[in-house]
Amino acid sequence: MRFDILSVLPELLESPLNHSIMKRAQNKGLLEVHTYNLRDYTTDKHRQVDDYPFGGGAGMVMKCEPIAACMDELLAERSYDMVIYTSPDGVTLDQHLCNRLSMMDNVMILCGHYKGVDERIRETYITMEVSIGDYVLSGGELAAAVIVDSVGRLLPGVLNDESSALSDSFQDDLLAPPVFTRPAEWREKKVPDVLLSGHEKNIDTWRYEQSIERTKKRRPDLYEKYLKG
Ligand code: 6GU
Repeated sequence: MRFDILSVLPELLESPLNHSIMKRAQNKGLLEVHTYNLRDYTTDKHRQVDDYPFGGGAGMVMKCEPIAACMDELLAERSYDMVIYTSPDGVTLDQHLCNRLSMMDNVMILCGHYKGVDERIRETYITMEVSIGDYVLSGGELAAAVIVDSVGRLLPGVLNDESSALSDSFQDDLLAPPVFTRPAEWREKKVPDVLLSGHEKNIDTWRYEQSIERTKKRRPDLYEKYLKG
């Protein structure tokens, strides 16, 4: 899968996408991430990527031309399954959307900044607007990194244990059960006996029950979704 990310601050994308699992995914050739600095697509001598809003008001607006130049270049090279704009106005990213995106080949992401992007860019190029939650970030780069990470780890072969993405929290609308490692007793707190029993079926049942209990208690909204299937 290939992501092309357009940004005014591509530096912000580097660290989260070039370590650990995302790095391995790219080294294995399962994931490609290309970043583009919109300043490189400007034609004026000040390399301006933003301008004052028509009608006045605070904040700057991302200009059409550099974005269009970069997108046109990319669109001439390949077709994209999705052109995402990261914005607090978008649909909230959840595991279902991550699963859907993980089945795509080419996804473009435009990182929002300042007061946002000229509306005509949204109308012309954007096929989906995505938010990562109900709070405001200073820019869309962290949101783009969240999208690439949460989608990239789902690609077949990225995780060592193929089944491990399937047992994640949210994958079946349930939170993950508690986990423990050695020592079996720490500060007089004992690991539940069933986990030391070696009885696989009982362990599975215990984990499933814990998932349900935890979801009911912490996320009644998810629990309702789980019950409805
Ligand atoms: Cl995608 N962008 C910004 N600026 N803030 C956000 C967001 C995105 N998602 C949640 N907050």
